[in-house]
Amino acid sequence: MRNKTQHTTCIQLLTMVVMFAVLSCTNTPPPTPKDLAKENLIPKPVSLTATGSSFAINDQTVIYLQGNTAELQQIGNYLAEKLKPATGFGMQVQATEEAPASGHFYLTLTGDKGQYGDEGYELSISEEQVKLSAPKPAGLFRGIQTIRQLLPAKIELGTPQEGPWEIATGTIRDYPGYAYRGAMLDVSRHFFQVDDVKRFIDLIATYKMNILHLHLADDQGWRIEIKSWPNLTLHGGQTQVGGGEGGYYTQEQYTDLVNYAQERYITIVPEIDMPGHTNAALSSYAELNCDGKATKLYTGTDVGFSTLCTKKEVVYVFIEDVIRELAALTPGPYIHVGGDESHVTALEDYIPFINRVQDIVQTHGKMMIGWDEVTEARLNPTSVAQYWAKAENAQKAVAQGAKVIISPAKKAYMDMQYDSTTQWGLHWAGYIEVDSGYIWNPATLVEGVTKENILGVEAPLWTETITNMEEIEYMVFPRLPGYAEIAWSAGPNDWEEYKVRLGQQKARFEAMDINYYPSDLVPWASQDTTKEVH
Ligand code: NGO
Repeated sequence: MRNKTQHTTCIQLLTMVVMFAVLSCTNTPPPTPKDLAKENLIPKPVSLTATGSSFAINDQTVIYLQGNTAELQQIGNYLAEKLKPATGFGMQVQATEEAPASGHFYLTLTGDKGQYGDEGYELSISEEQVKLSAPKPAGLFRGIQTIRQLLPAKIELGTPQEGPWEIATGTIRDYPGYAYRGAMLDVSRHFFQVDDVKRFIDLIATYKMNILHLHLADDQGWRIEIKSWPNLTLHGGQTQVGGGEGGYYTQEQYTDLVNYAQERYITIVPEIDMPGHTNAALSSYAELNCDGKATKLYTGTDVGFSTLCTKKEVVYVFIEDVIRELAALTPGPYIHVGGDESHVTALEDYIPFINRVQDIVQTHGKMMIGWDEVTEARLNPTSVAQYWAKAENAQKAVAQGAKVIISPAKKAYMDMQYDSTTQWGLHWAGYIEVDSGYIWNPATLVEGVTKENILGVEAPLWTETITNMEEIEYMVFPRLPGYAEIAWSAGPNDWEEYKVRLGQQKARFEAMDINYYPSDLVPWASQDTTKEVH
């Protein structure tokens, strides 16, 4: 008996020693208490509950995927690529049949859409696991943007940094208020290379935008190769505002951009502006002009002086060819046909022109978007008007049963200067300081145009005065996160609360090497604040 007791005590002691040895070997520090509710997310998620602790990424952390599709794999790889450089960890990506052991990411597709729709996600973080689930792959991708923002800002740096890499625990349920959340880049007034456009795509993806509208043709340059009308780019693409070199995307390069965007769940909306804003085309093909004479290339910044000859049949042959080739390059549902500021096209010519172009776009299986002037024509319910100038045009769209994209120049034009000292940009619609760009609600902006009539929100960047990526970034940041939030969160917004979250993005902007405008109105946080609970 005595022997047995001694034996048991011995075993107990041994177990304790072994446990102690195991614990000191793995040397796992206790999780840091953290408050998810204090994180500074943009866009603000729909709901969030904090549980006060943290999950830590370490060199053993794996990104597990429930399922083995190429698409899931690609999303897992995207997350790994975001985490690898700064952590220096291997971040393996692996398919699994069952829920993984402790210490890992777990990405799952739930199938059932429910409230989450195509882009919603649920992120549930415990000390043991970061579980991201969504009905659709796009939702997982959006959720990954949230994970990025829950990590220290230095996660965005390209070289290994000191940890710890902790994420506060709790649950986030999130989905967008508007289906269309975009930015526009004018590549006609100044041309931007493929790599710049890719960076632009990455930047807008960070804030959960899902549309890149490319303004591909205007008076100053035609930027997309059309094989049946080669002179459009060979001649019409060779200059830009100020007389610089210009350029254009070959169809191959354009497809590369479309794919790059698609991998980030961003749809490219290509725009060929017509019947006005067409000098580059009119200069490339004499027959598109009423007098049969090609115009000179144009490198100034006036608007409203050019028009396709709407009465000539060859013009519709031309448009048919352009739309056919563009539609074939476009997996997304929309083709934008401009339609703005056709000041030298008589209204009686403009209306049948737009009607006919709308039919051509539909024949090629796409939906037409046009600037708000197109509401003069007979819009089909699948067509969309982009409100930029005239509120009554937005109302006309609604009266015709068409949806509206909200891009008011006074609020959402990113080429408007912040104030009178801004080096680049214009101010014809006013100055748009960072607060003014944020303090408005698309659903109450125009009487009679309510949330149900609104497809979404887009912030355009016109580039008459913008010549390179640094200047693009300066005009876009820090306003773009605000537009992204207006479109995603779709609720009443509070500048006093938002400006604090925006100020906390400083370290992130800097880690991403973004050339932003350091507005005095924003309380910029000098460093990543520690979100530990004390
Ligand atoms: C207007 C005009 C563009 C200019 C822009 C400059 C629209 C829809 N048409 O917006 O051609 O580039 O203003 O802010």
